[in-house]
Amino acid sequence: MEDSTLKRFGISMEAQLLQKFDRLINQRGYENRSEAIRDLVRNALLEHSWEKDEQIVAGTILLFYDHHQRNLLEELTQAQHEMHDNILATTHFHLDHSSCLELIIVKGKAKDIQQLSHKLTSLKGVQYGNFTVAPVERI
Ligand code: NI
Repeated sequence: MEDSTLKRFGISMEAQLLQKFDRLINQRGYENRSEAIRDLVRNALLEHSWEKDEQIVAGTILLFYDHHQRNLLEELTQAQHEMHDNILATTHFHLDHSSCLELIIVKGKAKDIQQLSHKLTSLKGVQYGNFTVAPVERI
């Protein structure tokens, strides 16, 4: 059975980082730091638990990148072809002379989608990556 007793522990962080964190939790309407940290921990655990998960999920992988980065386009294309069963659609937007935004709609086992997302967002030249999925019914 899960132990739901509240435990206290201390956290150290740079003053500047804490200041930014306080601004963020204020904007998001959290009552206090503990509440915000609990949510962060829950999200991290949820994401981690998906790494071995057979649950079918669907959602998006969002990538911002510089298309001038050497080999990046080839690597992105190859990684997506390797997982073509999990990719429902890819939409590419040319934001300006060098920046691209790519939105990939995915569906499949959570562990596979997670792996694909890690692979794509860690490619050199990808400046920002975001991964959002939700469970769908088992097939
Ligand atoms: Ni582009």
